[in-house]
Amino acid sequence: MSDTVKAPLVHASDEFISRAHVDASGYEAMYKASIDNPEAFWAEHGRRIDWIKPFTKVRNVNFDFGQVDIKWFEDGTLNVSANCIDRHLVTRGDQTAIIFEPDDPATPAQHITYKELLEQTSRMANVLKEHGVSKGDRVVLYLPMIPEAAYAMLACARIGAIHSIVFGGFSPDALAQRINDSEAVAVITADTAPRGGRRTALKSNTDKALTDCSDRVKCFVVKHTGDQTTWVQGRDVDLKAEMAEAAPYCAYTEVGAEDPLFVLYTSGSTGKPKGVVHTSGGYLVYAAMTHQYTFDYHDGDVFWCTADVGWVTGHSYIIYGPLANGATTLMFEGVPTYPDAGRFWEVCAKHRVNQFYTAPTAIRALMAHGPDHVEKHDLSSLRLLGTVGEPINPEAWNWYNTHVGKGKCPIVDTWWQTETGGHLITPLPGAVPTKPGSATKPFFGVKPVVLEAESGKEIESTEAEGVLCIADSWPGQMRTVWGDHQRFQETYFQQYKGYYFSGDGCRRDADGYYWITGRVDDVINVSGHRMGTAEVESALVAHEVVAEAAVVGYPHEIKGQGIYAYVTLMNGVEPTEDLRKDLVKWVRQEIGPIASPDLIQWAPGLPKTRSGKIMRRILRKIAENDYGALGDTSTLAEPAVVDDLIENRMNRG
Ligand code: 6R9
Repeated sequence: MSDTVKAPLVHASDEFISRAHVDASGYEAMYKASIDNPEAFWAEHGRRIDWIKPFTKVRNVNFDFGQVDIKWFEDGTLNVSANCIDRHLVTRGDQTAIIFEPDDPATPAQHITYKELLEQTSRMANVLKEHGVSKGDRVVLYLPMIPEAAYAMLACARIGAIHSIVFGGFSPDALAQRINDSEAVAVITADTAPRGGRRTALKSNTDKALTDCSDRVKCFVVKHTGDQTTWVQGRDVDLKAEMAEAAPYCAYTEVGAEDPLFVLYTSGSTGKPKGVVHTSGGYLVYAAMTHQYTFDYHDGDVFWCTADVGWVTGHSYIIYGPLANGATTLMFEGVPTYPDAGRFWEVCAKHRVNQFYTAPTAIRALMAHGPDHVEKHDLSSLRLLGTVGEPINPEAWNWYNTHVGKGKCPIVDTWWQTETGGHLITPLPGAVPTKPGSATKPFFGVKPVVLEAESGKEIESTEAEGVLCIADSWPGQMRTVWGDHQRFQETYFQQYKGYYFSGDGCRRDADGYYWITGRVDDVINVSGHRMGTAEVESALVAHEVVAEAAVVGYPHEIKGQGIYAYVTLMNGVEPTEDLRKDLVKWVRQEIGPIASPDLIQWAPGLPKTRSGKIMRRILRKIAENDYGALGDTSTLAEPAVVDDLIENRMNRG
């Protein structure tokens, strides 16, 4: 066990504990109740949202491979947008629902009240309806972090349409792939997206994507910056102009608890992204409940999650969780380092933020600019800090705790996934003392187990190390892969029978605390973004001069993991610096900037077994500069290729 596992417990202050939703014994009691009698527990907590027709059945779950079926609150009906807006109007119609902080600090922030949120969402819903979008239709959102992104999500939910958000950093090809896989009837985009003073041409990317899609796909355009774009008559709709003409109220559509709310594509260990399907009732209950307990959210708090709505974190903790709880949620269009590395803290001070939730990669990037940027802002409103996306290293944790939290804010390290809808392992602040680098204990209703990787046997002892699985369902769990239930079962339920397989490894220490050790599959985590190595490989081999490619992760100071690509060129092609740059550019075009290889090593050959399987374990070790520990190389077909790769490895340290 490493030293971090023996780390001392960090307790919240008495002041924090005195107003927290649960204390240590409260957590123990509620957790026990949730495991002993999940039916009763979730029947009670399922009522935290408003149902049109209340559910009578709580759970109906089968984790058996071949028959996987997950349903929660299945006979209840509701509307998610009504839960996030309408039901708050009586008590907090004039309260700010969304604070919008634009990319340029000189542009004034907007405060959108719940009343205004209803009006804008309704207007957008009415425009979508007028253009024929109806219940069950898929609508792809490719938008900047602007209030219209929230309106669009809630407008879809209002009419029972299913949104699928594609992060603005994805390429036209990646966008087209998602529009086609989800068979979307429409895309909602904007002219351009300002970020860090630069602009991404979303509309022109969408134009390119739509050349590969059905002619019937409508394109709704938010004129956000006013930048010039091309316009396709009959296909493109000026969304803001039509919203101004539309009726200011739209009645909400009744949907079943198990009707899909959204599809969100995520990387897996194979090349093609999976459309993760979340449904309406269970997801909303779980997003709202985790938002309240994990962040110790209280009425009147200003909550800021810095993620983009293109990721699941933005879905659950910018939009659905906070708005279902009637919170004030902050939406930030910009980046942490623009105009300078103090922007996050300036925004916290300006809007008196109470809970701040970000990724370790952002903390590391800001840490590199020194503490002065933090010290000059008044952070006295902060009560709690959170992290998500990857394990947090002790240096980053200490910096966050000391300089941002001033030693008085509990730090919640929340482990979860696109597939899980909300936090699964996380401290409840005030109730569960933290240990820097540990996601600590399970949330209510979550039964983590540690299995031996090879045998799949559950390790019963408290101290354990292996693969992390979950033994039973929770309401926020994904229900299927869009259009491919078989793939859903194969990915998550085949390898370890009877369990949900997370794809992560973990350790459990003597106190029962969980420490996530990273992915055990071919997924890497770059700046908190999931990237299937197979996706990058297929982009590389799609280039005409590339014969073969293998991609692995390697430790990167800021990003957590960087992308290391081994590339074999076609016979006779000369490896040059220009070609290296071309290949990086090519991958950016194929997938998007987040997939840019950090290092490309020319590989005259790749280490393969005699049956032709690439030995990634060896490539990982070389990329990590750990070439003394290559392990068993006896099955290599041509051992000499390894010597060449070691000789020419890129990150000589
Ligand atoms: C929410 C989100 C999921 C993967 C997950 C794991 C890693 C997320 C973490 C963490 C250690 C944490 N991960 N949170 N690892 N500690 N607190 O990030 O979803 O994009 O689907 O990524 O991210 O490897 O399996 P997603």
